[in-house]
Formats: sequence, C-alpha cells, structure tokens
Amino acid sequence: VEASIPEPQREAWLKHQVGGFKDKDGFESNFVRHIETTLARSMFNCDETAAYAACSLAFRDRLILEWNRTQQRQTFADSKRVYYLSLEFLMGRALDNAMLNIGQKELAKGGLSDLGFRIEDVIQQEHDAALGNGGLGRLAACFLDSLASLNYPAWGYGLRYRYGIFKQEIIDGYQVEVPDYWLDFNPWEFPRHDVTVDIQFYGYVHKSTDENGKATARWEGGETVKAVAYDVPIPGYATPSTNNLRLWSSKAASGEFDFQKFNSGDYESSVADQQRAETISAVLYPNDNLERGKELRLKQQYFWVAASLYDIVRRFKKSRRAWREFPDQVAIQLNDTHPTLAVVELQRILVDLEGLEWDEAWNIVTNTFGYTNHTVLPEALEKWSVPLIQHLLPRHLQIIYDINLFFLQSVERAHPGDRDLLARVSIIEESQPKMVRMAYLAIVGSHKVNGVAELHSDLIKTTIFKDFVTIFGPDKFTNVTNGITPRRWLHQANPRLSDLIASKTGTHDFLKDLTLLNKIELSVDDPAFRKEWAAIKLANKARLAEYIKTTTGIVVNPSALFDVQVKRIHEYKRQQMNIFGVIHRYLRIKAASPEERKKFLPRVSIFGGKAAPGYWMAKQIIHLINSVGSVVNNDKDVGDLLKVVFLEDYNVSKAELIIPASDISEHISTAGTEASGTSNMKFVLNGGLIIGTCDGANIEITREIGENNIFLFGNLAEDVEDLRHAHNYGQHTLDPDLVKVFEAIEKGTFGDSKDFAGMITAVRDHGDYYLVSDDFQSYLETHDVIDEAYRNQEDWITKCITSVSRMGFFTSDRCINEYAEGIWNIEPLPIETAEPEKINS
Ligand code: OAK
Repeated sequence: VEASIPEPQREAWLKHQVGGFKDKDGFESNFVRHIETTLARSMFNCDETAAYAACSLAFRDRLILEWNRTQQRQTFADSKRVYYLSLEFLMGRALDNAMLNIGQKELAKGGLSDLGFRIEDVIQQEHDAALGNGGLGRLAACFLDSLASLNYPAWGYGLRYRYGIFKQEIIDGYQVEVPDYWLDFNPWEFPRHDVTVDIQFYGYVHKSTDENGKATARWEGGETVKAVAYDVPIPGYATPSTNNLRLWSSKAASGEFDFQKFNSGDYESSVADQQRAETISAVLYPNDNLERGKELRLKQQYFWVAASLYDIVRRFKKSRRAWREFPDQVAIQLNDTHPTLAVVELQRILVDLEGLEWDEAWNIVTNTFGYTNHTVLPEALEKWSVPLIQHLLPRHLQIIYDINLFFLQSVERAHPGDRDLLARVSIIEESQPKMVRMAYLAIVGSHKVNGVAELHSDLIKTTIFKDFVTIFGPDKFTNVTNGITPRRWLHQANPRLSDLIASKTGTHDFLKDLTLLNKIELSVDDPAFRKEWAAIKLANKARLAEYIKTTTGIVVNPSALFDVQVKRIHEYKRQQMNIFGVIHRYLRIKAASPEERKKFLPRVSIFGGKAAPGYWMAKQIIHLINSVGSVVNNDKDVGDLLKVVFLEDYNVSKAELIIPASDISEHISTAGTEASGTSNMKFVLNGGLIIGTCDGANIEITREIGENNIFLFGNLAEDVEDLRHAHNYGQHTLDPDLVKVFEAIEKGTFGDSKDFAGMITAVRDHGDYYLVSDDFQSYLETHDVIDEAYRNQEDWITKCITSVSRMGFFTSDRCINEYAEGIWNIEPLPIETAEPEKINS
C-alpha cells in the first residue's frame, strides 16, 4: 500500500518538519527532554547510564532526520545502489562515532559538562555492538563508514544476533566464555515490525509443465520463519549522508506461539516452535577463519540471504524497470562465501517466481554479484554437505546442480577432454558425502573476484583458484587492498594525535583525504612538534598502564617499550612464537649478572584476543601466556625489565585504547597465511612501529613507509612449501634457542608442563606446520634490533612520524573508491545540507 501524503497536505508537513539541535543550548534541552520524558527520569535520578541514553537519543534524533533525507534522495534519484552482504559487522560503540561524524562532539562535551557529566564517562557506558569475530567483521564496519562518508548509496545487510561474540574472562589463566547479551538498551536500532519476510525451509519440490509446455518447479511445504528488519543508521563523516544497515531478526511465523497447541494443553511444544524460530538469529558463531558445517549456521545463512534478496528485489520492482536492468540498479558484494546462497536464491527468484529463461536470469545474476575472498586457509573454506542442503533447501540444491552442469559443459567446450580439470573445478566435490564448494559457486556466480592485499590476490590466482583463472581469464580476478577508517582509528581513538596533525596540515581535512598526511613529513624535524608527538604517545601509554593496573593488578612502567599483539588467537598468527620469544628473553635476563641486567631494555609484552571456544590449541596458547606472566611478573630478578600482560576480552573499544599506546606491534603470521591484516594499518597510523613477516598488507605497508621504518623478518611465502616438506622428511633441525625454551617449559618453570605439551609437540613432532622453528632465530634477532632502535628515541620518533605521514593509502575510502569503480560501477550521490528539500521534488 502506498502511504504517500497527498499534495495538498504536504505543506503542513513541511511547516512542521523537525530540525536537529544547532548549538549547546539546543543539545541540553534535547538531553533534558529525553531524560524527563523518554526515560521518565529527573535530575534527582540521573546516573551515567541515563546520561548515555539521553545523549544517544539526542544524537539519534539528529541522525534520523538525515537518514530519512538520504533515503528519500536515494529513492527519488533512482540510482544504482550497492548492497554489502556480511554475516558480521563489528561496529563497536556508536555514540562517540556519531558525535564525531556529525561534528558536534565538542558541543556535546560542553553541554554534558554543564549538566554535570564528563563526556568520557558517558561514552564508556555504551556496550560494544560486537556482531563479528575479527578482521572480516571489522572491515565491514569500516566499509560502512567510508560508504556513507563518500556519499555512496549503499546498504549493509546482516543478522541481528541476540548474542554477539562471547565475552572473554580469564580465570586462573584460562579463557572462560560468557554470553554477550547486548540488546538490553540499544538506542541505535529501529525495529521495523512492518518490514517482514516469510522464509521457507525444508519441504519438497513439485515439478510440472505449464500450459505452454515449459517445465516449472515449485518449492512447497516445509516450515516458515519470519524475518523482521531492524535498521541501524550509519552516519558519514562531515556529510549529511546517512546510510542504512539492515539486520534481520528471526521470529515464529505464526505470531507469538501456537494458541491451538497452547489451548489443548500442549504448552511446551507451542513455545518450542517459537524458540526454534528465534534460535536462528540467536547467536554469532564464534569462529574466526574456521568453518564447522553446522546445520544452524546454514539456516542462518539462508535466512539472512533470502530476507535480504526479497527486500532488494522488492525495491527494484517498485521502479518498474525491465529485469535485464537489474544489474544497472543493484550491485551485491559477498563478504566471503557466507552469503553465496544469494547467487542461487536470485536465480530461483528469477526463474521459478518471475518466469525468466535460465540464461537470461543467469546473466543478470552474474552481472550483479562480486565476491571477496578473505582467506586461503583450507579449514576456513566453506563446504556444505549435499544431503544437508537437500534436506534444508531442496530446490536450491537442484539449482546448484544445474549451475554446475552448465558451467562444466562450458569448461568442456573450451577444454575438450580434460577430465581432471572438470573434476578439479566442479562445484560438487565427489566425496563421501558429496560437498558443495561454496567458493567455487561464488566465483562462477560473480563477475569479479577479489583478494584483500596484493600478495593474497596473487596467491588465490596461483593456488586455490588457479584453474578458474584458466577458465575465466585473469581479468575476472582483481585485488583491492584493505583499508581502515581514519575517523574511528585516528580521530576517535587518538584525538590528541589527530589534533596535532591538524595543527600542521591546517585542518582536519586529512580525515577525508588521508593522503594529506604527507604534509607532516615537512615537520619531522620541528622540535616542538616532535616533543608534543612524544608526549602524546607517553600519555596514551600511561592511560593504558592505568587500565592494566586496574584490570590485572600488574604495574607497568609507561616508559618501557610496549610490545603489543592483539588479534584473534590462532596458530597461523603465531602468538605461540611471541610467547616463546618472551620466555627466551626471560631466560636471558635470569642468566645475566646484575651488571649485565642493566643493559636490558625494559619491555612490556601485551597480549589480547579471543580463542574460538572449540579451538583447544588456541586456548593452550592463552594459558601459557598467562602462566608465563604470573612467573615473570613476580620474579624479583626481573623487575621492570619484563612484564607480561594478557588483557581480557579484546574488542573494538579496547582496541581504541590499546592501539594508540603501542610502540611495537606484532604481525607475525607464517608468510602466505594472513590475507591482509588490518590492525597493522591501525598501529602504524597511530605512531607505532611494527614487527612483521612478509605477509598480507605488511608488504604494501613496507612499500609505502619504506624498509627503514618497519622490522621485517622470517621466511617468504614462496619458501613455505619446501620448508614444510623439510619438516615432514626429517630434514629440519630445531632452532637451538627454541629447544632451550621448550626445556624450560618442560622443566615446569611455568607450571605443569603437561598443560603445554600440545604446543611443543606441534612444533617438534608434528611437522611445525606454521614454521615457528624456521622463523624463530630471525624473530629473536629482529627483536634485538628493535631494542637498539628504541634506545635512540630521536631516530625512533623520526621513523614514527615518517611512517604516519605515508599511510594515506590505507584509508578504507581509497579501498571503497576502488570497489565502486572497478567492481560495483556506482557513483556518489551527495545530499545537500541546507534546509530539508521538498520530498516531492
Ligand atoms: C573469517 C571467517 C572466514 C573467512 C575469513 C575470515 C577473516 O576474518 N579473514 C580475515 O579478513 C580480514 C579482512 O579482509 C583480513 O585482514 C585477515 O587477514 C583475514 O584473516
């Protein structure tokens, strides 16, 4: 039903259009109104939680107006939109970001202070929106910020998990997972109870021929679950453009619960149906770079993909264009293979429901989708068992088989007689049971496939997707090196550094065009600038030291070198190598005479990150770090020379605290395993240096900032295969320093050595898949080089300033522009600021 207000009545609407607040006074009256009416509180009953709520609601009011205008403008302009489909959006906090992007944080700070609050305390009240695991989810969040900031018409589509990534507690050195119930009070989402989609599962396929003799398929029976839309406004920086993130929540299709069953006394099963439906969007799977093939996960994927596509198609149909114009209006990006069923679902909609011919539909489908690959790790490549898909989505399985058939026929035509090739590229793996290879389906169903850093994009072309390059030609494969939003990762996380930079570049314009950072290189020798630079780093370190003290009781010296590794715990990221290196350092300190000890550079080794709950080795690594910490931190011989800290529950808002306080951060994955990494970019942008392997974006960071400003070590990706081979054929001798570390662990220096046996055996007896032993010496030596470099504070600061000035390339704005031009073919659509435009224009 069209609900547009008729022309004659629109004048009244325009007259009463609400405006946001313009000054501090306006903010304060908005704030007080929300305290007193929306929240039913008063000045006698207003704690920081209430202040957070009122402040958020005040900013939300402002955001909604611009959000509405943006959406109206996009609808009327009828221009092409991009839809970013991601199972994860790791958004972090919204209030601080909204205030900064709108450009009214200072005003709010003043207003809150007038009313009796400190803005920092108010910001801290917000619970992180943690709907993601790690890199892939945070990248999606940075992309949303850039899309809005660059005025691109774009929507994100995801799932509204009731529980985000678990909260991590460390108890007796072990990780314990606690549910993250984050929806208690969330002012940033708008339930759209009128926007719902019925999603079907199970059932059977009814095939017949219609009156024209055409074969048709109908998917019937099964069960239905309702998808309800929740919208989250995404403000752009210094622009009124406000995009939409639509998250789907699952509900029982038949209202609350089954009254029939309820009335007949079958209370339990009436509620069970409801709960089963709600289970779909209940919880985020806590695996990073690992896929476990669970039925509920497949249900999540289809539920979200089907609801999103229904929504996109409905919007397209309103324009009454011909179907062939669909790809001119719609670009859909698949954030890894998790949304790949969208390819199949769109083909189903076009063929089964809209009656298009297969080829015409397939042409539309392949011109609509783009696929981003985020990993080459075999355990992360999605495969779904054919029987499972058959059971849950019978019609989709048929379509997958048809897609595969036509694809293999075309391969056969181009490469006649190459049966091995056909078997290698088949979307169906002929295993027991048969499996659907989702990455292959995504490649076949998309017009572009991209990796996320140069090395990674080269690797996918020469390894996992090699045959597809032969089949489709090299142009289908491209690289878009990842980026980060400088709004959150510089301006918000490190406001003093952002302001110092602005004092040299003249404005904060570098936040919109990060290449402008290069201007600060002219000031690299300016003593006042350097002094303030160092003072900011020290203050950030002191703030982190304070946090470490209150949360762990460990006292660290802010002038020690802060060595940080924060990211998901994974063997390929090699936190085990880091802690082995720490043990080595500890043994050296212990072996030194009191005189010699004075020569050591004081260090604080800081770790943070979650292990997937079922990842036993990762949990062992956390336990070892904590065990080493409790020995080292209490050893009188060591004192300030070495402290080991594990920070609990690493998340986006903790990253904002930790990253600006780092001197050296570790990006030390086995070469060829980390697709890009994005925290490497965040650390350098905040004036920290990095130690890293020649992997992922480290390589491009080196190209940009110069070899002298980064500490690279270790074997190269091209040598990994041979090195693994050497281990497997007994041709590798363990590194002697690593042997000493293992001896110390096995002697019980850090508690019961049985607890850490798995980590040692993996290296010593099971082929050292991640090549810790091969890289260990070079890793230790490089840390010695770092110690020496840090002693020369003047050179160190020069390196930091120079590096920051050359980081312009790594803004997610550059990255989004590359997607827009090379993959999506979309243009910015600026929204005029000024007065609200006439909605009928
Ligand atoms: C998560 C689940 C499945 C597959 C990949 C991931 C993932 O998070 N990959 C990470 O993506 C980031 C963004 O592109 C990269 O920077 C990381 O290197 C990569 O591990």
